[in-house]
Amino acid sequence: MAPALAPAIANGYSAASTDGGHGIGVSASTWALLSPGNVDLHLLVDFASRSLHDMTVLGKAVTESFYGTAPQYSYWNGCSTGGRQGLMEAQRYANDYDGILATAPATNWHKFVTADIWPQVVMHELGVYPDQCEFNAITAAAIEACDPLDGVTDSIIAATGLCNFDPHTLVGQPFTCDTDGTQRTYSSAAATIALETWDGAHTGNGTRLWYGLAPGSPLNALANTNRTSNGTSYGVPFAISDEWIRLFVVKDPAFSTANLTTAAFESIFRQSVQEYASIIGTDDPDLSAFRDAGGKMITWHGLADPLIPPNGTVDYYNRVIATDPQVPDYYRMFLAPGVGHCSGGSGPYPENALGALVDWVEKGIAPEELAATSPVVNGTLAKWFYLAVEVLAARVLDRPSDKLEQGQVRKSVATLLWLFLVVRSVPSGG
Ligand SMILES: [Ca+2]
Repeated sequence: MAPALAPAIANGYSAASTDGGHGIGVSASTWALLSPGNVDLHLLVDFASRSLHDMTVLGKAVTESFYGTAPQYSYWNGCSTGGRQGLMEAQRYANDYDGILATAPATNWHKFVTADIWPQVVMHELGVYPDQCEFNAITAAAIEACDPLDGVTDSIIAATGLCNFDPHTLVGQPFTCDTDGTQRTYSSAAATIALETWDGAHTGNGTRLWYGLAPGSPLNALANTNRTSNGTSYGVPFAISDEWIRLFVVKDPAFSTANLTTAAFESIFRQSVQEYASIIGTDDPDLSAFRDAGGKMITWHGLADPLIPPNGTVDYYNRVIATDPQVPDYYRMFLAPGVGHCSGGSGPYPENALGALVDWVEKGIAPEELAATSPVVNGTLAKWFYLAVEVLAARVLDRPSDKLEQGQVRKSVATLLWLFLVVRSVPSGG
């Protein structure tokens, strides 16, 4: 039994999981290629979609066989790739589930996984690989600068869209390296890399290809670096992006993603979109079949996610809304300020989103907000706080410097006003 199933079983559910046709925790290098240049597309389809439906059919059959009656309700609960898979179920197998909780979904896979390599491209172009403690200091400075923009000073940037902090203003100033305690000086290169990580991947002429991370998110996953024993610094690409580009796009296990120029990256990004959008993009905005089947779906995404840009999820939700203004009747999206990838971070964590989904499916109670519990912040009990949804909706959207689809995003704000997460945290210990 997969350990992840334990909570569901403890709560009385009949539960199933799938390894997607491949061993869990096994590198894609063991199955991605039939031979150099030839991706095993059948195995990729297993992972992307087919195994999910197969698991569902088998799981329901086994449940009925054991209990002698078919399940009354069926739910999907997944985060990251599990979130993407939940969306795949809604998009492709609309009758499988009554309720889907698709958290921090790795949807837009063909774009974001490729674009996550962008900070490494920037570092290669600059020829500079700053130590992680400099990025940590820049993140702390960004939080200090943008935390109050949401009206509550709590070390959390909820108004990520209003955060125009430019780390170049730090250049030349001293900071203490949090890994070795040494006094150092902010560099222009680190400032540029941080800003590019927030702004997102773009072409050589400045056309943006995908979203970046929100300021205040940890930079150590995508802009990771290390040093050799003789002190030479080098980039450490995010492993999933590295594998995706190497094995599935370039189709050469020996390819190095450490030396990508902007032009080479642009070409790889385009190829990833061309070859894989329909297989694993999972970004089809037409959920009408899921709607007609009576399904309900909730997505929440942490705004301090260091791996999957939350604006990609906002982008998808906006596209869904554009296809059907009645979407809030069956699919609602929430954003969780300060929360990392699926969990973690300093923000209030919406720990019972599944309960909200069950209430929606079984009692018809549509979630107006997700209750969230806050960790202790700055040694004091977290404050209760409430952001007017109008303010939050206006502020979490893309950074004002963004050109891409800014008009479209703004236009849909009115529709989204009441959908965004209303964070009402519970004081710790209270
Ligand atoms: Ca704040």
